[in-house]
Amino acid sequence: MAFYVTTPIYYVNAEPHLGHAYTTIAADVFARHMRQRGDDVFFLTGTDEHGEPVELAAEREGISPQELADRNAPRFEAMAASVNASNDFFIRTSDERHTDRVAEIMQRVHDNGHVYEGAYEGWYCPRCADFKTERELGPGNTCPIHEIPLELEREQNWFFKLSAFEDDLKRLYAERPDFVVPDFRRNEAVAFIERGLQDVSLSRSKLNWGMPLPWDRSQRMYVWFDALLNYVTALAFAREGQDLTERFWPAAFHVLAKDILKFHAVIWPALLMAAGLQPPRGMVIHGYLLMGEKKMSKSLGNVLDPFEVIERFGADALRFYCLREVSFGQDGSVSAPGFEARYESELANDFGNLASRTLAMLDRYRDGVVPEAGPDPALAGGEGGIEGLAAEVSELIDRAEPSQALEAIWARVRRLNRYVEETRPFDLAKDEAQAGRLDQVLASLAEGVRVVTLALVPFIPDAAGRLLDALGEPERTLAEFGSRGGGARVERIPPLFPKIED
Ligand code: ME8
Repeated sequence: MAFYVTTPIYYVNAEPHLGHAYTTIAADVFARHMRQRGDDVFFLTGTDEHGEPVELAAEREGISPQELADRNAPRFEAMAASVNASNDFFIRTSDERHTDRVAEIMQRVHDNGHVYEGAYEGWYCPRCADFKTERELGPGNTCPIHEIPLELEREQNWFFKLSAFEDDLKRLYAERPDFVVPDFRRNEAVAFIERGLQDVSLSRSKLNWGMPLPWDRSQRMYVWFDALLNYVTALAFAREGQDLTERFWPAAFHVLAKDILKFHAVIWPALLMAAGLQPPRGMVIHGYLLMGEKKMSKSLGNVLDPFEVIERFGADALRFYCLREVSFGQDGSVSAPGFEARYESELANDFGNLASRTLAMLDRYRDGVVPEAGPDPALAGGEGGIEGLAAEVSELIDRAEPSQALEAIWARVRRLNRYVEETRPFDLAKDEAQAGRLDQVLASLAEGVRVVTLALVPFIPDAAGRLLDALGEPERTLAEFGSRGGGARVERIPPLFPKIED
């Protein structure tokens, strides 16, 4: 099965921040999980380099938009690498291989009769690069997002006949209930369509930094058309000498936040239909990370700087915190003290200690070899049992609920810790008569930790990989509890998540 996951392409008008890192991390969790299941995966991220947001920022800095793009795009590429994203390609929309294909596709939209020339009059926010309907305006004709007064723009430009796709979009949503998840976001998109669609401006005459329209070079393309098309164009040139379009389109799954829902859930499928292409397989809309907390943390100050967190605690810790602290799909606050609390209680204590204890006991009591003994049924079933974890995680990821998947995994981490407390292997080891029971407990622990860690690979790839190596597990695919016998050679390793020093 093909699985093509994307992030939004980020504007190069500013530097990357935690919000961008968050989407990239989530998309990476989907990519890595689907690879574990044996899907044919392609993961795309990149930068959006045209349009007013970039032109205005460059103007403020006294440099050209291309210079600004060339300075900031590598920072976004480095951000993806530093959160340990496994993206297969990084697209930049100022790349000619992209713009050439955008021109071709937009020419097709034109030739298929879905554009017309007209007079535009309406409210425009240059910071959003978005035309606002009366309904979307803030008080006093302001942009509700940027809270700046908007200009009433009047100009001659080209329109995309979005209104002509109203019925097609309604049908798409009726036929595919999970086209947009979560449900409440889908309902927003459907409500938007049902209120009646207006045609949208496709070009701007005042814009300098943008692609010329292929059929009217006096006009520049409205940046969103050029940007959305990245999801399709990249497939044609991401691999030298290969065109991946057939292989991965329409298997696309877009990950994005609520701010750009309308573009992805309404305009994008209509644009694809207008070009004779199929809509993507679906999209997940996540909430906003709110970063307003002022309380001081032990060591990180008061702003959660993703790069500082990564430098001091590693990418795994940031990945885990973001997806664990805020239920994916909802808005939620993140903070440096919140990060430290979860790092200590969940990564260092719950998981790190479980790993260290398991490896240490296998080393001490069984010379570092997992005993041959069937897994303890007490660990398998019931509330928080380890059986069924792989299937449960897969189902939750299919529903685009990575935070719930992480919670399902954590229930097992807690279960394994309780198991150590209940069975007390350190006491069993003192009594020769209990050797068989100790074999069973240690084998069950090794197996439980292995299964849980395999499920954690997409979330904390680095630590999970190290622990699986230490457990003598070369595979990275999901596993069922009890699917491996004894005999594996394990070795002790330094703490996966060292305690924070005061
Ligand atoms: O909109 N919390 O780019 P952009 C969570 N170029 N996610 C956040 C966030 C926050 N506080 N802040 C940003 C654009 N994001 C266009 C996209 S796509 C064809 C073109 C993430 O740089 C989130 O994914 O403004 C959001 O949708 C995206 O960054 C917006 O990035």
